[in-house]
Amino acid sequence: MASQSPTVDEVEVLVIGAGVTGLYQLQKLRALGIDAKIYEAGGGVGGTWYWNRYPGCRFDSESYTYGYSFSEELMQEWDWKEQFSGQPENERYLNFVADKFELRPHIVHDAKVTSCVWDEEAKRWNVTTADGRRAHAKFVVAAVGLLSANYMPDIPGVGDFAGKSFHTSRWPKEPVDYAGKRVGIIGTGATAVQLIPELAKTVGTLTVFQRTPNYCAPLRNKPITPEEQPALKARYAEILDKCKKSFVGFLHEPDPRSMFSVSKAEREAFFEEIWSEPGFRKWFGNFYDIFSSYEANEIYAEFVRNKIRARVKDPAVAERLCPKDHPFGAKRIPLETGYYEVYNQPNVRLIDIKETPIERITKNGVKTSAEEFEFDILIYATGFDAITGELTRMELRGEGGQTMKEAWADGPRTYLSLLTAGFPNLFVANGAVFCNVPRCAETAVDWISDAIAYMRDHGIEKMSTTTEAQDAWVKHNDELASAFPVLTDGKSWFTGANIPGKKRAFLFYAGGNAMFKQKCDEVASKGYEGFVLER
Ligand code: NA7
Repeated sequence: MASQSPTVDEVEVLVIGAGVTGLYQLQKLRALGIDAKIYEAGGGVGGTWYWNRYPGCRFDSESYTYGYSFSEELMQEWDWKEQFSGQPENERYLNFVADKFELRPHIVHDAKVTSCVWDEEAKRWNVTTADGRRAHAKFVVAAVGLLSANYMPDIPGVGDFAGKSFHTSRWPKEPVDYAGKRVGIIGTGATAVQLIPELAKTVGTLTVFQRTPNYCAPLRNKPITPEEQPALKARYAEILDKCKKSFVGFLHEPDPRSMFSVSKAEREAFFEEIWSEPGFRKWFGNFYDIFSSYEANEIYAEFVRNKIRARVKDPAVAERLCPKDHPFGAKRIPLETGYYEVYNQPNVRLIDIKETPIERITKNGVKTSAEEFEFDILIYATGFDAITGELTRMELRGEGGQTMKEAWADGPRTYLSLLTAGFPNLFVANGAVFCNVPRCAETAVDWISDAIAYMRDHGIEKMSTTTEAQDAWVKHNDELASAFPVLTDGKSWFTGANIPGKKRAFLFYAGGNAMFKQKCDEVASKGYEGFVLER
């Protein structure tokens, strides 16, 4: 019997991931006449918006600042139905994009890339998927997302639970019937804060295991009516221009005043004003020194704690929900709808696992130092090995057989946040800039695509960078990050501190959206300064 040989795709550019970044990468390369294909682990397009289908999952970015900006036609055709759009609609949007730009024939699904190995002689990447599919690609673009390698906690007995159990980023596609059920959830980050109010509507009982409370702020979502659509669409140029100039790629800019330059009454009035608005203004539109002064930060943190205290009836529960061990914004601020009121329900319990630690997961539920809990469903909302996890978990080998795990042992080392020394022709388009993801991802994709087109047009086979250029970039980033100690010292996924054993380093480019674009443009205009181009 003839054995079936595995499929080998000969392709100019292999893009890993069909999420927000990967879809645009494919579209842009194809528009430039460059042969490209996506390998995508999921059964559909969408990346983050494919995998995270837990109830309540939605943007914390205003929808119209999150959608693609590369096609005016697309922006005019698509109606965002809510200010902060939910996962089902976001997944529909990305499917709409895949269809509109005829991307589907170039996407291979259920193709989880497990290894990428550089062949120096052929100057090609050998890519392999979990099911044995292979590609030979001149270039690889890793569009693997910031938050895709999920993290399961190292708690004894994980896997012993006999009921239904899943990580939030692997929420089943078929509806989960939690109505009337005994549900436990571990974690109280941005994901849990979106999910918990949805669960609380119908569960029998809900037990929330909290290790660290967060400063959660009201999202204030509302529909965008059909009547409002034309006015919104007419403002796209202005909206995108604002995002372009904004440090974080949102509509919000820090207030240029120091908190200490205004009176107490003025300060309080400003806090109330930003608190009453939708989205992230309460964080990114605040006095600039909440990011740099711990004293300023603490004043605002206490304002937020008082907002929590006002919403939770039991004062002891309210205090457990008030963060006191980290500044406001040191961890990602979850935006919420009805989160704190959930703790006023008689069927909801908050377990502080710093007081009574989880000892193990059992067949029936969770055992803490104080109690045993029985559940029908146990949910892990325990986050991600962010930014670097997806690339350090796979076998990614560059020149001399070095792995990315080794190269990034002390945190991500790149030049321009795009390419790592020793890994030629491999671009990281993760959008790893502290920024509204699509805004910076578009910059990265445009730069990568132009670089590949430049190499094609100039007969260049290989693009790499030097350790000197990389070291200078890392130093530049460290200097930038030092201006925001509140953000960069925190024990959050921003710094890798949420993963036991992961080296602490600020994982984002800290220059912001506009500076990232400026640096990318500068380097390209100087003939790809800092890169080595070989024929
Ligand atoms: P996060 O924000 O990393 O939250 C993870 C949560 O899980 C957080 O409350 C953690 O507590 C908790 N956690 C992690 N490990 C454990 C163990 N071992 N025991 C108990 N609790 C644990 O992830 P999310 O998915 O909520 O959000 C990720 C991003 O997705 C978010 O920022 C948005 O950008 C979208 P901890 O705070 O570490 O004490």
